[in-house]
Amino acid sequence: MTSEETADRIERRREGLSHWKWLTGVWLILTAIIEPVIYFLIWPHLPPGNMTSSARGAQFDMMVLTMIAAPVMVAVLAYFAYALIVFRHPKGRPLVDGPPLRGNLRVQTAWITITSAIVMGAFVFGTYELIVPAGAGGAEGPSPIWTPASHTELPVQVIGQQWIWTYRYPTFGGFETTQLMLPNNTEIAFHVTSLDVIHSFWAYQLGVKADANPGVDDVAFTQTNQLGRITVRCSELCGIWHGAMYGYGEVVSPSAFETWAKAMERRLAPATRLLPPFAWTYTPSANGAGGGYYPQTDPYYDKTLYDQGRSGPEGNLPALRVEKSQRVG
Ligand SMILES: [Cu+2]
Repeated sequence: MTSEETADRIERRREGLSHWKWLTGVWLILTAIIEPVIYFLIWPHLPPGNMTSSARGAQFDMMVLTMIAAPVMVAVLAYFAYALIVFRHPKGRPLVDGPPLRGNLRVQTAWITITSAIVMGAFVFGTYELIVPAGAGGAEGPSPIWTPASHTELPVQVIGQQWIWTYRYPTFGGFETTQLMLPNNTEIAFHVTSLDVIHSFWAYQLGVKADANPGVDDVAFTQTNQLGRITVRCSELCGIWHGAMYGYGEVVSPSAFETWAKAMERRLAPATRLLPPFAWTYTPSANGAGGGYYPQTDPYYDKTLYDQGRSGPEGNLPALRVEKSQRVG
């Protein structure tokens, strides 16, 4: 190797180091700005909010993953901008290729180490978050691995069918409604099942998602800790009106819930008697008639009974409204 070649290599190396220092500096400054912004300003607004323990957990996970992803994104964008500005091909000068990266042990080692650390970190964190804190709002099947410490949970049965969600409250005589009402500051045990095909109960604001399988009692836990509206959607393609399979609900104060549930139990008693007795799963016939979940005496099939129900006391239920002053947090 001639001394000229050696001098050229040293010059190139010095130039490379200077680029590296600049880029690292820019990356560090941008990262130092964006990380606190995510932690303090963006975290409280990340989906799905913090209405329940599981929603809060999902929001925390989103924050951690965003904070891991942000420096990577900043590095890519900073390098992109730097390359556009600094490595521009000057007009009228011959086009020179940069030094090859291939065979550069330092770059290869750094690449493999950093990407492995990020992927393994995300894997360990994700696995821990999925299993350990509160079951993560996911369904755990008929015999849950994770169960809440509190033994005073409210069981709510979620029934999916083409194409509606209904809810039965076994501790209040097993009445059935289309509105998901929940008391605040309460451990809820959702028992999710289906009368026909596979659906998926997705209560967005609650951070709960549980498959609804026919013949299976799929249990998911969450603890409510904020008042507010709930939107429920079906999250498993279940037929032609899958997209229309949604409903609403509300987390209300425990006393408002108690009043509502007791009133419903009383007012719906004639309809509840027409339902099959409460069970963890049901075996309807294929078309719902002749011994299906809804017997032929069902008010939904009998127009007269149905109309009576609509104009009867059920039609005049006092609307449950959440007052702004009742909001927690
Ligand atoms: Cu569905």
